[in-house]
Amino acid sequence: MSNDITVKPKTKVKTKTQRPKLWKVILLNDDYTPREFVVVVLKAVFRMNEDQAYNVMMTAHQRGACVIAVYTKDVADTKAKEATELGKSKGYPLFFTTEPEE
Ligand code: TYC
Repeated sequence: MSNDITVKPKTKVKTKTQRPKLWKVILLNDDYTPREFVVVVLKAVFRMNEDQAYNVMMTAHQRGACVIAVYTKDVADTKAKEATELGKSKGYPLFFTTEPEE
């Protein structure tokens, strides 16, 4: 038939690529973990060089906490856990936490 009606869909599917929210890994100061050990952990887990690791450790030591880096949530959580576990394995209360970026 020539008078067939064509119905066009009204909804269009738009694909939006959203950037994943980033999470901060934060190093907390404590009174017992040796400074050199904190530096070793920062170098091993967060791939920092000696100077970067020392500066981050001293910032946490003096101010109580220091943001180390930002990652996707999975990576941030894994690294924070791994670094905290390294301290725990030596009996230190060294602690890394994560929080979302604004
Ligand atoms: N405050 C610790 C000390 O004097 C060293 C230290 C620094 C521990 C930073 C944790 O996140 C930290 N031995």
